[in-house]
This record gives sequence, C-alpha cells and structure tokens, in this order.
Amino acid sequence: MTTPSAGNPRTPMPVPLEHAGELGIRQVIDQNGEVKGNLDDPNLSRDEVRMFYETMVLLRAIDERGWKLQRSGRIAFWIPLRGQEAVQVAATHAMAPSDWIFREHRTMSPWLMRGASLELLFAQLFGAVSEPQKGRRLPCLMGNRAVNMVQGPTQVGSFISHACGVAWAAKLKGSEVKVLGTFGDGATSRGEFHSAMNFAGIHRPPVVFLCINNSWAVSTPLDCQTASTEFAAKGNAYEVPNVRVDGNDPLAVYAVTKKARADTDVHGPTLIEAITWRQGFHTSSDNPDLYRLEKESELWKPWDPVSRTKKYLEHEGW
Ligand SMILES: Cc1ncc(C[n+]2csc(CCOP(=O)(O)OP(=O)(O)O)c2C)c(N)n1
Repeated sequence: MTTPSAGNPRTPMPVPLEHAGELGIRQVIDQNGEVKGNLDDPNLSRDEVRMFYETMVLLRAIDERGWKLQRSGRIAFWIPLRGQEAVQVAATHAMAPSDWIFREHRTMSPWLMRGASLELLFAQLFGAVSEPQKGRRLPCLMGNRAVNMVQGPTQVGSFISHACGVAWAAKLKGSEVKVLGTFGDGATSRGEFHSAMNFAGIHRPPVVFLCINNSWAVSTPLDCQTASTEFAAKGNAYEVPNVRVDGNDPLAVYAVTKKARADTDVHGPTLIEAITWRQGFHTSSDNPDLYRLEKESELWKPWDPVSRTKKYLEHEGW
C-alpha cells in the first residue's frame, strides 16, 4: 500500500512545447535538436552555439554545487536554476554587453558571460565581503555593476518598473543602451508589472520584458496565477508587442530576443514569454512533492534544454 501524500499534488498539464505551432510558440529545434520548428534558424556560428552549451553546462554544475553547499550547511540558501539554462544564456547573448540586465532570482548568465569571475560568484553565495554587494544579500540575489547586472531583490517583480525607468532614462539621454528585464510568471500578478507595461506602452522606452514562464510560482500553478491562456497576450492591453517562445530552445530565444532588441529602435518595448519548466525545488526551503507529481518531470524530460542543445551540436557535427 502506498502512503497517501501529505500535500495535494496537481495532475500535470500537457507540455505546451509539444504543440508549439498551434499555440503560437516560436521554436527552431525539436526535442531531438533538429531544425524543424516554425522559426528560421538564426544561423549562429559554431563557436556561439558551443559557448551556449558550455555556459549551460557550467550553470548546471553551479546549480548542483550550490544545492550541496546549502544542504551541507555551508551557505544559507539556494535558488535552483536547473531547466532554465537556455533562456538565460540565449537572452544574455542577444543583448549588447553594455545593455543593462535586471534579473529575477534564477538568472546568473550575465555574470558569467560578461566576464565576472566564478570565484566572485561563489563569494556572493558565501556572503563574503569581497563580493560586489559585500555580503549584504541572500545567496543568489546577486548583482554586479561591473557587468551591468542589477541585483535581484527579494520582492518578486518589484524591479520591472525600474528596468522600464532605466530604459526611459537611456532614451531621454539619447544613449544606445537598451534594457532587458527578466521575471517569472508569478511576477506578472504584481502591480509593478502592470505599471511598467502601461508606462512602456505610452513612452516606448527601449526595454525588452522577458517573462520566464516556468509553470510554477512556488506551489501556484499557472491556472491559479492568471485566467489568461498565456502571459504574452497581456502586452495587448498596453499596446506592447509580444511573442511566445520555446524557452528551452536557445536558438529560438536568441532569435526573438535579438529581434526585440533591434525593435526597441522601431517601436520601443516588447514582451517575450519564454516557456520553460522549473526542474528543481523552488528554493532550498521548498518541497515540491507536496504539490506536483513525478509524472510532470517525466513529461518535460525530453524537452531538457541542455540535452536538446547537445543534440543540435551533434547534428551539425560541432
Ligand atoms: C512580493 C513577494 N511576494 C512573495 C514572495 C515569496 N516568493 C518568492 S519567489 C515567489 C514565486 C515567484 O514566482 P515567479 O515569479 O513565477 O518566479 P519563479 O520563482 O517561478 O522563478 C514567491 C511567491 C516574495 N519574495 N515577494
């Protein structure tokens, strides 16, 4: 006899990436890394895609190490990023190094891809005085002015309006700087998301809003987060052009983010909804067994971003 669960896990929803065409989700590669999607291959070079893959593998290794450090009591807290490697790596690469990135709590890619050291990243996790914020923030809520990466605050989504404001300032100054603001699906329920979108619709600052829809906000599933069938469409209310993309396909994320960045000079903001899945716990203070079933992980497994990218590299002979 199996022991009844202490929680109330949800029956998993179908993986939207399986029906990308019907759902208007832009996709370049399929599960097997083959170019079969509804969006043209952005034709990145061998070195660029290899850099994507290597950074994704590094992020996954950091995630595994961070988890162990927290579980062995050596750091206070850990926010897993496993499963969300492709979206952060590709979006960072699509922006210019001088652009500002306001990031939610799982994105570490700008730190690594813009040349800040791994030692300094771990110094942040340990709260060492040598790290840019002098150990004042929770592990993973990192920021680094040297690489134009703004610290993730504890308050979910509170920085979306700041990202919009920095972009507005850049426009007023006639600067070439653009802004990327990343946030989760849960953050779209915050007032700051709506104020930023409203402001962006009126003043057209050069900002790319990247909603990383990983299916959950702690234990809150999507249908308890919004009555809409998608997050991208929320842009319509504010006249902010929007697009849905397969967040586990780095080529697709790169292509739509690159276009959104270029479009900042045409119409200002774009809202991107990148669809992915949080593979790990919400944080080290969570137990997802109480609200989701192992079956959900099995459904998403073929869509793992690291293995898909690896398969693409293999197909290309790279
Ligand atoms: C204003 C606020 N409310 C609640 C929390 C607790 N909290 C931390 S992360 C989180 C969920 C965020 O979900 P989402 O924006 O989808 O990002 P994800 O964690 O899934 O990456 C919540 C509710 C918080 N930090 N700030």
